[in-house]
Amino acid sequence: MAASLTETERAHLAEDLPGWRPVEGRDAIAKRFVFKDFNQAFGFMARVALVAEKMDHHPEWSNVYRTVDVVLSTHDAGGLTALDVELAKAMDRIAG
Ligand code: H2B
Repeated sequence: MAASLTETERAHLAEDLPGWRPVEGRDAIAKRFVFKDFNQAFGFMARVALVAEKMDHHPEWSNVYRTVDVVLSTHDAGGLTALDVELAKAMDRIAG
């Protein structure tokens, strides 16, 4: 199982993951992605889904029209791990 992030790793989260914010009341991070239209938003989700499946690490997310709200946390570890950081970076890369 992936290990919970260390204090040092947590201290670097803000600079490593611009636009991601801590979720109140749980050990998780969140980001809202807003695209040009539904096609772009759903294309993003489809590409992220392939990465998530390959990583065996999956986002909590919802989509309304051109907005995708994402929460990342490692359920098996009960909080943030390196897998969440890796998936967050992949999402930022895919969103461009
Ligand atoms: N995704 C997330 N975000 N956290 C997990 O702990 C997790 C997962 N566990 N995807 C995986 C699947 C686990 O259930 C399977 C059996 O490996």
